[in-house]
Order: sequence, then C-alpha cells, then structure tokens
Amino acid sequence: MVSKASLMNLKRGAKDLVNRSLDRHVKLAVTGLSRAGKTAFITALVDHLLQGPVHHQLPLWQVAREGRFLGAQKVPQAHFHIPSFKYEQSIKALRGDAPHWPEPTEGVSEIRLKIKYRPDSLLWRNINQTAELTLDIVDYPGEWLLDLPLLQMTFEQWSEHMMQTLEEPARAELAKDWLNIGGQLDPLAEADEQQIARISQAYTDFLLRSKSELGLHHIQPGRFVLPGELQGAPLLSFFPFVWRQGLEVNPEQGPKNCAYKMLKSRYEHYQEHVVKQFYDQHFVHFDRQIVLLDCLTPLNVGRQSFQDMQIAIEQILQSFNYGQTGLLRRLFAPKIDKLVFAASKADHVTPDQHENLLSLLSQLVVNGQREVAFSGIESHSIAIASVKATQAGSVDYQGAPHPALTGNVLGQDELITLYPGEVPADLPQQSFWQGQGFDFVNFAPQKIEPNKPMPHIRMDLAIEHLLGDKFL
Ligand SMILES: Nc1nc2c(ncn2[C@@H]2O[C@H](COP(=O)(O)OP(=O)(O)OP(=O)(O)O)[C@@H](O)[C@H]2O)c(=O)[nH]1
Ligand SMILES: [Mg+2]
Repeated sequence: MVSKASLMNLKRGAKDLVNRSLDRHVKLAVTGLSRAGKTAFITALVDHLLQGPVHHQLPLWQVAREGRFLGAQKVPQAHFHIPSFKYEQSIKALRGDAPHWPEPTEGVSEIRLKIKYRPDSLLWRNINQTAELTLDIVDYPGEWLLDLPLLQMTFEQWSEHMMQTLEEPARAELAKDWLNIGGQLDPLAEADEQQIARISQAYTDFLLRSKSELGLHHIQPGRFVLPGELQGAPLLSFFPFVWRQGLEVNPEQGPKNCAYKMLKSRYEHYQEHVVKQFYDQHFVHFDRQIVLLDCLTPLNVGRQSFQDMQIAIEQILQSFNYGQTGLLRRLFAPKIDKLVFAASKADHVTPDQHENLLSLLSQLVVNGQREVAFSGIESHSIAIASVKATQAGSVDYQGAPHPALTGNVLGQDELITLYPGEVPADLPQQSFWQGQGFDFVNFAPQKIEPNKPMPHIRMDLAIEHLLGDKFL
C-alpha cells in the first residue's frame, strides 16, 4: 500500500515535472495595415478571455471546448517603456450604451494577461492541478514591416526605386508639389536644415495623400505616415533624392556638409535606429503572429488600391521569410513559429461568401506562405470577424430566398438589410473592375447586453491556431 506521505511526494514530483515541461509564457504579435482591425481583434480577444468560461462561445478553441479553460486576468505589462494597449477605452466603446468602434491607434502597444487552465496531460488530470500561461499581446503597425527592404538598399538605390514608383500617373500627380520644391534644392550646396525640413514636409504630405486619397499602403519610409513616438523628430526629415538627371557632378561625390550628404546620413540613421531597432527590440521576441488583412475595403476602393495591398502583403511576408534572403536571420534571430493570416471583417459579407473570401486571402498570401513554410513556420489562413456587427439571414428576391445581412449603417443609425455582392474567389481580373464589382457599407457595432459574450466569427479558431498547443 502507498503511504499518504509517498503519495504527496509523488504528486509534488509530478507537479514539478509538468511545471518544467510547460511553456508558461507566450508573446503574441498582432499586425496588419492601417484599419485592418488590429485594435478590434485585441479588444475582442481580451474580452473573451476575461469573460472566462461561462459562455461556451469559443467551441473551436480546444481547451475551452473541453472545459479546461478556467479564466484570465489582466496583469501589469512587462515593459514599462512600451505604451499600454488601451483596453479599457476600447471595450467601453464596444460595450457601451451607444456602441462605436475604438479610435485608430498609432505605433506599438502591449497588454499582459494571465490565463488559468487545466492541462490535458494524464499526469495532471489525476492530480487535478491548474496551470498558468502568461500571454503578452503586442499591437504594431504592419507598415513598419514595409521598411525591411530599406536595410538592403543604399540611399542612392532607394532614391532610384522611389523614382520608379512615380511612373504611376496617380502617384506622380500627388507628388507634384514635392517634386517642384525639391527640384529647387542644390544637392551640392551646404545643407540648409530649414529647406530640407520644408521639402521633407512636402514629401510627407505626398505620402499621406497617397494613403488617404489613393488608398495606398505601400509607403516608404513607413514611419513618415505612422511616426509613433518619432513625431517631429529630425530623424524623419529626409526624402529620396530623385532629381539626378542633368546633374553634372554625382552628388555622392559632393562635399561632406552638402544637402545630399545630409539626406543620405539621415536615411542611414533611419535604417540603423528605426528599422533595425524595431526588429531588435520587438520583432525578435515574438513567438506567435497574426496578420490581419482587410481584403474587402480595397475591393470596394478599386484596382490600384487592391494591387497596392498585394505588393504590401508580399513585402510584409518578407519579414517571416527567414530562409531565402537570409537577411533577417543574419541580422536578427527571429523565433516566430506560428503565423496566422486572417481576412478580417468577414461579417461584411454573407456567410455563403466566406469560402470565397478565404480563397482570395489564400491567393494573396500564397507566395509568401510557401516561403514561410520553407522557413519552418506553421501557418494557417482563416476568415474572421472580431466583432460581428451584422446578422446574416435571407430575403425574398423574385420569389426565392437570397442571402442578406442586416446591420446598423455606420454614422446613420439606420437598420438596413442588403446583399453586398460576391467576393471574387480568385485575384480579380480586369472584368471584375469593369463590372459592378463589390459594394459594402460599414456597419456600427451592435449593442451587447452586459455579461453577454461579444458576437464574433471564428475568433475561437484564431485562438486555437495561435495558442492551442500552449494549453496541452
Ligand atoms: N464589421 C466589422 N468591422 C470591423 C471589424 N473589425 C474592425 N472593423 C472596422 O474597421 C475599422 C478599423 O478597425 P481597428 O480595429 O481600429 O483597426 P486597426 O488595424 O487597429 O487600425 P489602426 O489603429 O488605424 O491601424 C473599425 O473602425 C471598424 O469600422 C469587425 O470585426 N467587423
Ligand atoms: Mg489600432
């Protein structure tokens, strides 16, 4: 017979063993281009976790389905120098009496939760022990990843590259003012700080207009439109030098204190202290990553916006390609081992279109995904709505039922029922843009009764793909 003391020892030994085998900390990074749905995703995720297991609203998350998820608590974040994710503010917006979307955010922020669960291990089941996982969630703009290629380009090469992007007539039109005032700069004359600041401002205005008027995301340098804590810093006072033609002297050969050399040295400073620093201080510490992609808005806006998003995604994925270019691996030692691509705002389309949305997403990321797999990273593609703002149903159309959505139109407080159209299952061809295309309206979030779970589409699958294996 086993004595009580030896049973206790056995239990303690088993507990130590499992404690050691459990990975008790995970850093989950959430990114995506501006307005992709990062804040909504993090707010909904934290809300589901803080609500605890009472609602059974997350059946696709294994630990919740098996009744092993015991609850979560918000705890102080680990890094005091990083801004906190404004959870309280965002959840108040979504769960308030007059629900509205959280404000746009800038830069990086983080939030820490402790999640309690009962491990699946046979050993633990007998001991009836609980375990804790510390989850750090980090929000950062996908635009910052678009700066990675800058690390491989000299100032001269970057300027040349930016000149090529001006071949696109719509961009060139918006760049006119900048090109005019920049054309007056003598690259070989002594640098005039004020003049450079003025031209740099015109360049920034051009980038901001490319973003707001053309819906473009592929913007370099990324911090010019999303400066975060660098707002107003002289570090952001430079621009590509695109006025080489006709110059008799190569500005690379100019005197030390000339305008060209100042631009070049600021560019190099940006490479070193902004781009590299982000990878060094943040990126290399991420364990898991979700990339949110709003494929629907560019479908609404038009061909150029969609193609620009495609280029931006391909570039973003370079940051997860640790094999082929070798650049990332050489400079940093990233450790992300799971990557989820999520088409966000799936509640904008009827459920019969979700398969097409997923297929479209898969095609958008197919090249990057292949390389990601080659780098040994597990990846998944899903279509989600972090905060479901519509009800799916059907309407009678010419005597037959037709899928439809009902929701409150954003800014109008009017309940409407509509069919937003078909999502192309493949990358849209010319005929799609020439035809009626796709047309959706933005919806306001629904009112959520206190203590009721936040309505969502496949948030549980997102959690399962991102963190499922951490709860075994
Ligand atoms: N219907 C619906 N709309 C959403 C959802 N998630 C985000 N949105 C819409 O997309 C907008 C942007 O969402 P955010 O979560 O603020 O996106 P973000 O990526 O944090 O944006 P920035 O902070 O500006 O970079 C919101 O204001 C909503 O209009 C969703 O799940 N469903
Ligand atoms: Mg945000």
